[in-house]
Amino acid sequence: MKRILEKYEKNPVMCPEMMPQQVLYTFNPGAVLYNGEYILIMDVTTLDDIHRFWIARSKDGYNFVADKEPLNWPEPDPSHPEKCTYDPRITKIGDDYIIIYASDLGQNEARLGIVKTRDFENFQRVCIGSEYGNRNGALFPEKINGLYCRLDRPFGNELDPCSMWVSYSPDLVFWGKSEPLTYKGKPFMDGFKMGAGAVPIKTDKGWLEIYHTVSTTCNGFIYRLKACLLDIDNPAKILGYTKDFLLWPEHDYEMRGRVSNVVFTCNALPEKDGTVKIYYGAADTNIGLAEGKIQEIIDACLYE
Ligand code: BMA
Repeated sequence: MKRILEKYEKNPVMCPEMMPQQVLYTFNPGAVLYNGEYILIMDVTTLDDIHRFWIARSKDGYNFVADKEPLNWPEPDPSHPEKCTYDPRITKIGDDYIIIYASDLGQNEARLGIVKTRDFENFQRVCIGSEYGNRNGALFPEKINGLYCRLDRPFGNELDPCSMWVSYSPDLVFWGKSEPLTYKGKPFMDGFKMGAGAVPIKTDKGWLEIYHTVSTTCNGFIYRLKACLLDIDNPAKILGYTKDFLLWPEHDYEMRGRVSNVVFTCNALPEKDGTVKIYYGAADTNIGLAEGKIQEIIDACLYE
């Protein structure tokens, strides 16, 4: 019953007013450390109401400057002429940074897209890597039992209950062996719907996953963050999860915007000192930073 993640006092670290051009919203970034720099690939909604990816960079993790233009995104796959791209999760495997994101035809027709880069200047398409209705794909940072492994969320649109699954691939293109996450042998559901947030962090107690859980109220959804620990060799098995919320909307920049009452993450960056930085989307309009100790999140997962 205590606050584990502290929000940065100067939040938001990015908002539409900080962009070099007029835009509507800046939110839900993927985050990574690259060449000593913090890089956010943000969802940015331009004036035509399309979500595009746009990079912001920082030397210290607190002060970000957005690039002058949206990033140089590869042409759509001919089989899926995506119009909107959002919610990128960035995973480093070898020298590649692999981005799994929602690739949407524009009317809530999302599939998981996969694109890679080595320099955050040039991006190559790997594939469209799922059926329709799948979102929140987060690739583990190493192969598990010889296969790429990702958390994903099939069968979902905005209004359906849906939960986290795990899928495997030999090559990042063909995905299968899919199964829902379970806790104590039963399919796991937390809230009205839920989905992966961050790229999982490897710890000596298991994979630490920060996820979002959605509650319903009489006039809409609330998005909040929690965490679970997954078995190292069988990540479909949840070893424990936080009873209490880790992050919730409470300030004006989280409660007012394109979608009110939302905190949502696509990242959790572990630092060498045992802390984690989470750059979270706030009300689908701004980006906040929350920090905490990884050990305290693990302890909260294993409270039983
Ligand atoms: C989810 C995604 C996120 C968004 C959230 C709240 O379904 O679309 O991009 O932040 O809804 O609107």
